[in-house]
Amino acid sequence: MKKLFALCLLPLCLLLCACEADAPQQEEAQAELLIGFSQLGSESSWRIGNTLSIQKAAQEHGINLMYDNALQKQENQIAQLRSFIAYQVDLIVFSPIVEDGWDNVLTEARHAGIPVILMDRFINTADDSLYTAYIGADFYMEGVRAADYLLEKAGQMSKETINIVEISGTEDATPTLHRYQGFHDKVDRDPRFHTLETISGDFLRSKGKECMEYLLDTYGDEIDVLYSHNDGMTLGAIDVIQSYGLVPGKDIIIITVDGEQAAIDLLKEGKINCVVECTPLLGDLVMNMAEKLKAGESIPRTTHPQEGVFTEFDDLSTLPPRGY
Ligand code: GYE
Repeated sequence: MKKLFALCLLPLCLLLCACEADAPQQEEAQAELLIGFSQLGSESSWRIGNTLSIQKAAQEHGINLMYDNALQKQENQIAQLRSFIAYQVDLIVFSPIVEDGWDNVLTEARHAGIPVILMDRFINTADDSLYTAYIGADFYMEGVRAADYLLEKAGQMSKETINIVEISGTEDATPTLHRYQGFHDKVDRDPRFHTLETISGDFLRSKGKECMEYLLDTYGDEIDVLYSHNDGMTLGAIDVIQSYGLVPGKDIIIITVDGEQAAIDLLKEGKINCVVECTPLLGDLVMNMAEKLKAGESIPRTTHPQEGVFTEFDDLSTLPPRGY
């Protein structure tokens, strides 16, 4: 009887043993890759879409993510990178809020043997070995695309002078520097264009509003064109333009960057003339690169996502929802 009982229990024991043997393996597989991800803040819809994209892709790829948000402060971001180093993550991914000031903490990461991927924004350093790769937009080309649209539009305007105001992003941040440069390298060569002023709106809708108030109070109806470095600031500026009794897209030509749904909707309504695309959906690219690194494969130094431009001259009727 005892024997029979033992025999009956045997399959159950085997099953339990098999489950127990599986459990640590599964945990190991999940713990195989741990990424420390420091997001710079939550200043715009772009940024929120970017955070979600990284989190979703990590989940889909079965990668563990230690996520932290620096709330627009570089010192928070540096502290977060230090805690990832202390935790000995496999890889650090971060979106540097500004370009300067990363050498010390990235040297610490290198000493700890932790590779670093710069996501979305770049850094300024004399030591290129402090990061493994950059994954993000070609911001210079975004500025060039904004200028190309304006050149086409100006061709239809028969005006001798076209006055531009520019609301730029966060100072010392990569998109700000390169969106400025790409645009000005083209328009400044054309004597018709005159930039009245460039002021920083810090990529914030509220500051975009303040900047536009100041620009309209200072230059009034001299302004022909607004070039704004992100959609959030553009939306704030459009509110102000309308409250001054002016018609956005007609009285003032509006060029914006990002391509969030709200901006595309206004482009379709004729209140924005040109939307330069900058995609926040970088999650899959980042996770693919992380997996390659983990497998010991080399990855490209620079990866830019595919990006385009949407203008009033295009047929936008079949454009799919933007997802951010
Ligand atoms: O254009 C802006 C965001 O770094 C590309 O940051 C990003 C920029 C984006 O706040 O909306």
